[in-house]
Amino acid sequence: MTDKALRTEALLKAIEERILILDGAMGTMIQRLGFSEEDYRGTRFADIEQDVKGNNDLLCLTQADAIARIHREYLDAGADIIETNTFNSTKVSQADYNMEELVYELNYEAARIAREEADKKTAETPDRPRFVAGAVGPTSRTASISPDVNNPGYRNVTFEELYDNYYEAVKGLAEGGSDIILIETIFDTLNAKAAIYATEQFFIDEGYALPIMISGTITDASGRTLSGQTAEAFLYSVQHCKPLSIGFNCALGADALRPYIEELSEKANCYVSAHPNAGLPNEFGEYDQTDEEMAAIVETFAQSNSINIIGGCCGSTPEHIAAIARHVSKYPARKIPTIEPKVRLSGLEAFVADENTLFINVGERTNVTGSRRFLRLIKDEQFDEALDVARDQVENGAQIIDINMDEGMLESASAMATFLNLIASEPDISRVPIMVDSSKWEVIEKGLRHIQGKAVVNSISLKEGEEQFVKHAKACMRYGAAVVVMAFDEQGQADTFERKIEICKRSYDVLVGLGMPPSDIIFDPNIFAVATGIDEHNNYAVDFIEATRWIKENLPHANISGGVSNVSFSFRGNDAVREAIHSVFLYHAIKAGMNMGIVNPGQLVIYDEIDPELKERVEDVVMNTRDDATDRLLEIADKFKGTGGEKQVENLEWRELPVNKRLEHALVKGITTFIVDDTEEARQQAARPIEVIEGPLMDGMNVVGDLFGAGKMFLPQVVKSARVMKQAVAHLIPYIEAEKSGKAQSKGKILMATAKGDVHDIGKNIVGVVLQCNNYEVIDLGVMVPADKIIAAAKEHNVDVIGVSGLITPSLDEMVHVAKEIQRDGL
Ligand code: THG
Repeated sequence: MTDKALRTEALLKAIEERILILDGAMGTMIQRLGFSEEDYRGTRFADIEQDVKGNNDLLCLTQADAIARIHREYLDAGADIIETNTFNSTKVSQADYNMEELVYELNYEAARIAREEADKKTAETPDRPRFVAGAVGPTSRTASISPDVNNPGYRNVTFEELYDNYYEAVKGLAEGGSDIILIETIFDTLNAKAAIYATEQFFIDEGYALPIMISGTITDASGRTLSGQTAEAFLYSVQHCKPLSIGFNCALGADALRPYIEELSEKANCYVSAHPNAGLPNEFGEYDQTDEEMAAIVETFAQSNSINIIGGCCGSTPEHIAAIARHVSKYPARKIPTIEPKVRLSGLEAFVADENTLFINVGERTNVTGSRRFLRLIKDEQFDEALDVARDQVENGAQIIDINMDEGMLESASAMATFLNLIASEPDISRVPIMVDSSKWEVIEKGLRHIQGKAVVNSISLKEGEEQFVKHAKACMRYGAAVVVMAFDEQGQADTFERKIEICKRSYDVLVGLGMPPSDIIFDPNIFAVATGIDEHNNYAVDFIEATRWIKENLPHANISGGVSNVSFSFRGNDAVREAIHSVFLYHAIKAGMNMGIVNPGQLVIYDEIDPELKERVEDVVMNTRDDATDRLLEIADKFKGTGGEKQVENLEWRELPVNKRLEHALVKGITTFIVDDTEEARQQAARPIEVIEGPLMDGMNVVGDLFGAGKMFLPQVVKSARVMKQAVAHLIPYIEAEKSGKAQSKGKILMATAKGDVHDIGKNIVGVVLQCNNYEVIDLGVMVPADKIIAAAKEHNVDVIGVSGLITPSLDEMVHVAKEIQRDGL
């Protein structure tokens, strides 16, 4: 056995026996040391141009002894696992300091320092080995959210870039001696999926694997990640990598974390970790929750048997960790519960098929080959309306939406990526899981790189032989997607009962052999059109239904789906008859065990409500009970023509409200459809155009603010509100300008900058957008801005307000410094 394998074994043994203690904050400890710019630089970087104070990870190279000492203090306090000082050791994060070239070295050295300290401690107490978790931070970019409100499909980082970033980091961490890869402070699950993908690729390339710990963060009262996922949705999105543990860290402190840890504890089939902040920071950015206070809260996690690994994040110190270790040592570790195999998918929200889910509706309309309208909208790049098609599917009951861009005239892979990015910005659509539908593997793979939730691949099959099938299946597993498997093999598409079950059985054995959870397998035994006039087609529905029954009985936990609208193709143009055929078909197929189907959810009719004469004749066709069934259905089909069709009604009651309430509704719900008309109506009623902004629009935004504060809205929804606001303001601006006779009236000039030493700007960018939507002029100086630059720009632009932003605690000191400089300057 290699050293690595031995340590993995020791880790697995330890975690089974007791709650393991993770260390506390690195940043808090570094801050205590009060390093200057010169200290950060050390001798090696004494002469570089860029300021590097605040680049804590650099200290692994320039102040290695100090970092080692911090590790030692945590080990002495009782930590079983120490984290490397590598939160920002990725290319995109180090680019802010022009230090991209150092990334591998930073990770390698950080791991080496931690390894050395862990080994020393282990030598003191050989019966209690200590471990090193190589920490992989989230980077400063987010793959699921557009940084530009005017362009919701835009991203400033791709899965591929993140993959490269993470691969390099993980390589350094692993080669430097980490025992674990800890992917932490995840605010966007798509980033985490790229990190997982890269980590596993590194393990494949090197021929060994380390345990993976996954830790997300819930940053506001909505109880969701920044990119909008609930705790459970997050769990299902990352669980495919079979992590050692899953948990949450950072954020609003241990107390606020409890419900989410409890939820993971119930639902995760792996160990559960928590490393919360020491409470909430006070107005000076200091954490004043004492060691005993924090330990007492954390103790309740252990008391309720909810955790396996516990530690601290921002604000926690060796004293906190020692207190936590004392408090939890008397409790047994959580036992991993038995999780029943079920369909578990996610968009922003989790989708779990429970005992009451007879049938899962997959919306078929977002398919360029299945809808002429959708094709036209995509071709003409009318994305707002194309999104409406998706939204209608969800509103009409689709629990998953199927997306297909396979059309010769389209660049399918990029059309898929664009549409998925747009969907990600629409929380009322992206709350449901996505089924990526394509006959081209490149399109499917592209799609999977744009979805943060647990998706479904539609489809893979044995069509091109077993080797290709295995390759695609493995890839699906690595992206964490469930799969539709078509009953298709080297000989062709199965059209008889025998062929269908033979191929499904063979596929099942291969997939389960690869370790795919059977509940992630969705068989599609091929729904073909009946009543075509060709006798060989008459038994198609029956063959499907019987194959379904066989799969249900013989291939445990596998699911059965199909494209339902295919069955009625020969009655194209006669929706009433088609709907009756679908209904009858589903009635029998569901009884046989079909539990999922691609349908038009707004057009499903109830079996008992079909006209009795029509029903009888459709029954004969579907179940193939008499030779003249097709003719008899054709005889009466025309009678019903024109009676079917879309029954969806959009709820437009809110349009009856007074205009200010309509504006509020549009802002809260993020609806742009009527915003220009309503804004215009409000403008005509107001004495001055600016009053519309100051009155109803701001009132509406205040409602949004209150809902967000109360946790009833989450960030992607607020971003949508900001977009509505922006359109309303854009409509008013010409009137405001006309009033001012040419001179644009701004409410004021605001200078914004992220403090020197800090590179975080997501929050600042959002504030900037909201301010601009509210007619403030914003001058944004970017990140890592020193006081002198801020003051110079403030004078140059004669600004009214200066806003300095930052995430890390030392930024507060820097803000104090900026304020002092402003005072000194007499501004
Ligand atoms: N199995 C799997 N995936 C699939 C299918 C399947 N994906 C595509 C398709 N089949 C399922 N989706 C549709 C979507 C639309 C229609 C049929 C199947 C349909 N459309 C109308 C028509 O062609 O008459 C379009 C009318 C219009 O233009 O609006 O019937 O079997 N795994």
